[in-house]
Amino acid sequence: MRYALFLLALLATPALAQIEIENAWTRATPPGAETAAGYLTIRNKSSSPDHLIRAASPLAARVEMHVHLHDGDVMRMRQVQGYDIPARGSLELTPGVAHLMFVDIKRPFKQGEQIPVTLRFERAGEMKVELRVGRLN
Ligand SMILES: [Cu+2]
Repeated sequence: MRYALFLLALLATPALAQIEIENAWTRATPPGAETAAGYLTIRNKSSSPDHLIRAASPLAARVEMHVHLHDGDVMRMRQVQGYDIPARGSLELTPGVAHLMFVDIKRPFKQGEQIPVTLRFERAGEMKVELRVGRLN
């Protein structure tokens, strides 16, 4: 009986612990801006790969997943349907590589505040993170 309870407790442990978010940040937005880019590192401690399938924030109409492409001297961004996070590895969304794109933000992001974002992973499920707002540059 005690063993069965222990097993239940193990099964009930959320898979979320398998994913860790680090260094989540964005920038303050200038007046009138409609978009903002968010950056973070997603660390997967699990032995299975995972996939970020959706992102959302109450402060934006939608949050898209973008990657950067170098087109000659021009840097363009392209929307992707998700990000792969390798088993026992990490994915870094950093300037010039990839970002979460906040589209139609509902108000400016102010330096020092936290922007709530909900991430949905294929395996680990839903996870809430906060992006710290750095200065406008
Ligand atoms: Cu973008």
